[in-house]
Amino acid sequence: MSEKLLVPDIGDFEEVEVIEVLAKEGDQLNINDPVITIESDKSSVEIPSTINGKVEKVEVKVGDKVSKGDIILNIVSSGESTKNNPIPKDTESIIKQAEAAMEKQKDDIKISQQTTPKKEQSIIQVTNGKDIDPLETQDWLESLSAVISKDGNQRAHFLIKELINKAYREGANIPYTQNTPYINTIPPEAEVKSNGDQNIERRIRSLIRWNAAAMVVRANKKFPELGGHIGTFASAATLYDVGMNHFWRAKNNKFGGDLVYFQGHSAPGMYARAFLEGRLNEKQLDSFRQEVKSGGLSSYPHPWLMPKFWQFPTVSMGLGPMLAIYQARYMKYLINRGLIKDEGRKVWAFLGDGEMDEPESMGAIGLAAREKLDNLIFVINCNLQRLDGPVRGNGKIIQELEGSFRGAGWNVIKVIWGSYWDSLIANDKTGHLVKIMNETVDGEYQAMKARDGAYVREKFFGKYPETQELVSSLSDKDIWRLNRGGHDPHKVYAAYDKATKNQGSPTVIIAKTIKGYGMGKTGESVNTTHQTKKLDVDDLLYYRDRFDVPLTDDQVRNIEYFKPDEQSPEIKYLKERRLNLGGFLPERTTYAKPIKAPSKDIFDFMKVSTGEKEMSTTMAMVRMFTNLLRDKNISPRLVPIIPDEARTFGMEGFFQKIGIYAHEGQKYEPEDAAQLSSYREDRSGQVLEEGINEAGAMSSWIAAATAYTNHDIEMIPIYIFYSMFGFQRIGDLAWAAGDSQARGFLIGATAGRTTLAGEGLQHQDGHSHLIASTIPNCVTYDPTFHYELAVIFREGMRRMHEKKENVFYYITTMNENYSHPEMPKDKNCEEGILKGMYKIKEFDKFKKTKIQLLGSGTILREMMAAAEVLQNEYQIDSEIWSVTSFNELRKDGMEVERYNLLNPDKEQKTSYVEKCLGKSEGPIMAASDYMRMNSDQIRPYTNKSFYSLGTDGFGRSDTRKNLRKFFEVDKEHLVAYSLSVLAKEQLIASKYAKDALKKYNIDGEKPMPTKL
Ligand SMILES: Cc1ncc(C[n+]2csc(CCOP(=O)(O)OP(=O)(O)O)c2C)c(N)n1
Ligand SMILES: [Mg+2]
Repeated sequence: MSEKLLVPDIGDFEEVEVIEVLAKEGDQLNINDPVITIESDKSSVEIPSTINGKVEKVEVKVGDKVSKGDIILNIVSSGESTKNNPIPKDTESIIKQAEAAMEKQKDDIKISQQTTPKKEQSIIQVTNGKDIDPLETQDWLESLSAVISKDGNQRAHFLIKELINKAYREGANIPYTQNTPYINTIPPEAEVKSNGDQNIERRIRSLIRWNAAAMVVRANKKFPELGGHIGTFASAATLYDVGMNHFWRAKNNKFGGDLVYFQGHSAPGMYARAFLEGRLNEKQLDSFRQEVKSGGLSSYPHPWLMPKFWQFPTVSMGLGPMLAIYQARYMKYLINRGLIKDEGRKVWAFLGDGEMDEPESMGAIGLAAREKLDNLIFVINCNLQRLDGPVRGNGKIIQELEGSFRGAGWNVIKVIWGSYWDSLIANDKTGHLVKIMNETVDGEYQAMKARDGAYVREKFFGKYPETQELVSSLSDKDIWRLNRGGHDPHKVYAAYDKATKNQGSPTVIIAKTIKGYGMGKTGESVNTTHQTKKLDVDDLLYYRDRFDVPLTDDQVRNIEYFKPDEQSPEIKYLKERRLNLGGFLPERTTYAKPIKAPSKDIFDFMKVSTGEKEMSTTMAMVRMFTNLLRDKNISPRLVPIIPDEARTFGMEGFFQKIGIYAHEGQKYEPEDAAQLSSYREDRSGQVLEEGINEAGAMSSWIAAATAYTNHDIEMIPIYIFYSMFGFQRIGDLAWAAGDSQARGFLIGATAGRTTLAGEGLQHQDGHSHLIASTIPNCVTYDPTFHYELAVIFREGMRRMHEKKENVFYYITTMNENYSHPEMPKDKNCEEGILKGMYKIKEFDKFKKTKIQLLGSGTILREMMAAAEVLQNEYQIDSEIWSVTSFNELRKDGMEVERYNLLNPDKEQKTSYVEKCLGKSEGPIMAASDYMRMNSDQIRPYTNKSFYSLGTDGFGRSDTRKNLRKFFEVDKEHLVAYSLSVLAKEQLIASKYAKDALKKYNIDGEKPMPTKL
């Protein structure tokens, strides 16, 4: 049966140009095969077939203008068509998901019923002075106890919820509280016990503690300027050790490995463990923070500096939490797209309580809950201190965090009190102990641990007669021994166990510890703990005794490391635990297969002239992606990342074509379902649509750009953003990307201070290339024409994803429409594009006076227009150079200059800039849509007179023409400035310049744009 394939609903567009016809007569088409590509001035979109069958006749050709309902082709249908599908795909998937969810709910109920501890539970009554009828309260509480022991926690929780709902409906305004009492979330009877040997584990932990501290003290004894931290790891040692001994599985040939983000300042502890494991030796420990000689240990986790050890840079506070969330999300993305197996891997992130002040730390917790990231576990080490003093002296950081995380939908596990407290809490029949716990603020908790047992008895237990009585049989020493949860391996184990079994939400473990635990008078729980890096002999002897480290006094005086014999039970145990968990951690490896760069002809269509047709480089880039998506090898590895700007960049066609990643699929029919570019969310969608969240988008990009090491799969992330909201907004993450050895593309769209017209001061970017240039492994380009973009992009894929070079690309694209010429035939053109400059045009009719004109990005076109005026009206010849990257030229220049200075007796090398311009005639004038500093970068690498123009100053809204005039980079200014340059160089009379300035109404007295 012959059917007609029509142009579908293409939204508000009519008479849209056909730019590609992808099907021909006789082709066998399947549903969703692209048939034609249409392009408006805003975007280009493929139209897919909705019919299976053989093409009978194609009714359109390139250049035709089409609208909704026009015939594209006739097709002899093989019967199947999306139109005949009785259940729309979305509805079907909704039904399937609902069914699956119901099944899962049943399972969850079964699990929760099974896991309800059968042991009798006691309700802790929190004494409240406002209680007007304590007897009635007692009745209610007893009833609740009865429900818990008869029907379990779930039932009790249900009844409480119903009571609150009922009260709310009756008009009681009861605010829902996100907080629970200041006690452990897991009651002692529900704790899962570790099967480890606690004595050995304690001994190992003590050695790690000692060696970590010794490493810092030794380094600072040698060179006091080196610095380092003891207090952070001292407070977190148990949190790390329990993970290392029992939970964190390493990557090996059978398993992908858990990913652990270590808190930056606890790095000495990781080195100390690696020393016991035999992965680092004494010499290496002695080179802590001395990295200039090879083999040194980096101060903090830096994959760039220790590429086989550290996986994640975390020390800039707040980056770790955000990166970990997006890492967990990206892991799910890879699983849902079928690119990696679901092996139950987890992402763990260790964070400081002070670190949680960073907006980035909490900024993405909503996403983690929304995306149900049950592969994510945060461990927040609440030692109640940051660098200067208490984190929340007047409040309680643990309660504050609990509220925020629970409110966001996380599974919260508080680990506040150690096992020595269990019996006290169990005997707190009046609730006064919990009352004091709730009332005491962190400033007091901190002060108590800087004192002694007598102080705690007086200031804490002494508050009420009931609690005084509770500890009457305990000595001051016993009271001092009452430990905090984060230092108790049993409590930590139980929390980790519960966290790893949690389903459907991320977990945060909030653990209470003591900063500088065990450091005694010099560094335990005192405000200066964070910066304590020198311990005198008495402190060291105290530390040794505190943790029973088997060193003699002399050995302590010499600050010797301690490593038991390889055959000792400690070393055997430690290694065996790691062997059981698959290997050592942290360890950075990669087994990813390279992705072959696409064949050179894939972008051939970008090497021919666009003729009359005008388009922006942003549009050219979207066309290029569309083509890449047809490459079976590359297509699945592309990860387009967009922070709510797809329509700005003309990328909405991707929504339908490759789908937007949504872990729950699409539970609704989108408003624009009937349209070609409708908003399609899909569980296996490819686009990461991040919303208005550049930091999140960049975190996603980093996760994708390092998938080659974290998941052993090479991916090609392409993050497209408003260039102004790129490096300037997320600079610290971009720096971390460099450290992480990220590979991928950052596309700064709508770039250029004058090219993005209208928008204004906070949008117009005239410096992103300069910020990008500060990152050593960031390769940057500012192309003008579509063929330049194609050459650069393909080379980027080849270098990063085929050759596995640890660089990442920043390319600016613009929104100015113009026609693009064909690629020059010169065989060196491609090399020039990649090196940073090539000659694009020459005017040499008059052979009298010449000038070298360098232009970058859109300003190259102004330069070309100016050259024409100079030739036609002033008989001035010129050579015009397209500068695709001042940054890359500077890198080459620096290297050559350095070589020459270091090798004065050898043959001197020539910079690429000098190779291009050295023998050319006349002075050089360069301009870009960025600050003068951009083009100034190459000034030292040529021996000729050099003048720079650029867009220094705040942007402002206006037309493109007016903006270029204001910043003095329009054609007219370029002509006048060229004449002035030539006059200054005494190559022409100054009157020409003066006349031109007058002719173009250029006011010599106008203040510098930076002052306006
Ligand atoms: C973005 C950033 N700002 C400031 C610092 C400097 N700094 C290093 S550690 C620290 C305090 C950390 O306190 P906390 O997070 O509680 O960690 P703890 O050592 O107590 O475990 C500060 C302010 C930093 N590393 N990163
Ligand atoms: Mg802290």
